[in-house]
Amino acid sequence: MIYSLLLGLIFTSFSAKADGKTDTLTVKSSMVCEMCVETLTEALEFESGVKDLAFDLEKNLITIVYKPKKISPDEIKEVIASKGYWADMVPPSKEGFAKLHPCCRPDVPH
Ligand SMILES: [Cu+2]
Repeated sequence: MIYSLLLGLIFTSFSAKADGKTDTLTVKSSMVCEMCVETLTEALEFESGVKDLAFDLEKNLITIVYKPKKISPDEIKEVIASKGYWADMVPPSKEGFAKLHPCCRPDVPH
């Protein structure tokens, strides 16, 4: 009785792990300041399938841990671009870029 219960637990945790397979994507972007990081965090953290985020402002890299079953690298890049930022070769959307705070826009003199 106890033995079969244990087996059940092992099986459950194993299948949960298989289902939760994640990949890591690193995207080159165009962030300027901490506010850019905030904007992109807000945009990405509630996307279904996005599990973890890391930002490197100096190198302008965003690292995204995601579930490939729920979201694709292209979709992740679209979210970043829609906010007005470069995502590798995907150009920033004009609408997103226009909404950026002036301090987040590389074209506005600092
Ligand atoms: Cu900024």
